Amino acid sequence: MSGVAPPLDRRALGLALTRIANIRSADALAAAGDPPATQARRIGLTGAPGAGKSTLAGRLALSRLDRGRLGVLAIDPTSPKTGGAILGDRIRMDDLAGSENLFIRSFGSRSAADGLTDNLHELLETMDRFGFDEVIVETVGVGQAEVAARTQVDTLILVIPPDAGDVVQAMKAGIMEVADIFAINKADMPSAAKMAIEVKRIIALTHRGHDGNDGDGGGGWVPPVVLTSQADPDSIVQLSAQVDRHAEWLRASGEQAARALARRRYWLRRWLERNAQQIIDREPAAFFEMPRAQQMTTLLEQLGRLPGGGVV
Ligand SMILES: Nc1nc2c(ncn2[C@@H]2O[C@H](COP(=O)(O)OP(=O)(O)OP(=O)(O)O)[C@@H](O)[C@H]2O)c(=O)[nH]1
Ligand SMILES: [Mg+2]
Repeated sequence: MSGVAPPLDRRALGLALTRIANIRSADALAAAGDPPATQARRIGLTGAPGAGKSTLAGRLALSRLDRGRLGVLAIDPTSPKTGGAILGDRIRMDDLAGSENLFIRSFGSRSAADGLTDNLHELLETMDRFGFDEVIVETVGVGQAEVAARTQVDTLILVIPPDAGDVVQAMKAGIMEVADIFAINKADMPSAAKMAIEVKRIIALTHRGHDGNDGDGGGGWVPPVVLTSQADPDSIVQLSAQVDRHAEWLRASGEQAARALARRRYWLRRWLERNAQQIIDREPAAFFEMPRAQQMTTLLEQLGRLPGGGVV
């Protein structure tokens, strides 16, 4: 792919990403055409604030530059507490810049009208259109952002700092079950080894019986646990190797196709929900006094009048 793509127009890409980051989700959906013919490999990095995601994303990107054109998108949380994080990310990540094949962009979710993660799909499709071979996406692993990130990436890495004791407890039920790879980060800290053991124990519990073709849909992939540290290049190589191993598994198991299909379902569902929401929000109080059946018929009629891809 990288051999065929025209030179990267950084300015045009930057403008396109800014535009999508700043429009309402309904408008982003309306502007979307058909999915690009080729798609970048998408690697997600998620985890609690301060887990070391940006640092790790940068190291991973550097170690994978030989794969072709590589992008890093960092989506920052809206929380005013982390107000400095956007600039922080940029400084740390820009240390790596200078490579022709590398494009790094950090976003503040604050700037979007209804949550930047809502437009993640369109941001990633833009990267596809600009001929990227791989894109690393950083999101903070909480709530809705997580759901969006999970659907959008091929391989999801959960970044866990060594001192995240309670976090692991809290995440047991949700995110831990959807992560493909666990990175116990800041492995230079003494508590990392203990955290790795704890995480492996949880994986053993949640993935019991997943080590064969048990037909459970996740069949055969037991998430590996990798100890990573900014100061240890070998640990980044190991993480990168697990990403490749997961890619191979996705292909061989048919899960790749299943995820691509899930992504398309998700897009269409979002399109429908957003349009329905806009129509419903516009209705006056009197509308809701009508019999329910009539409300539904009216709503469906209005949806039916939408041009393909359009928004009322
Ligand atoms: N000891 C140690 N500290 C690290 C390592 N990697 C990152 N840090 C530090 O951890 C802090 C947070 O790093 P970031 O990479 O900004 O973490 P993040 O998860 O992207 O943070 P947010 O985007 O704000 O959620 C910084 O002070 C880093 O210097 C590591 O391998 N070891
Ligand atoms: Mg960050």
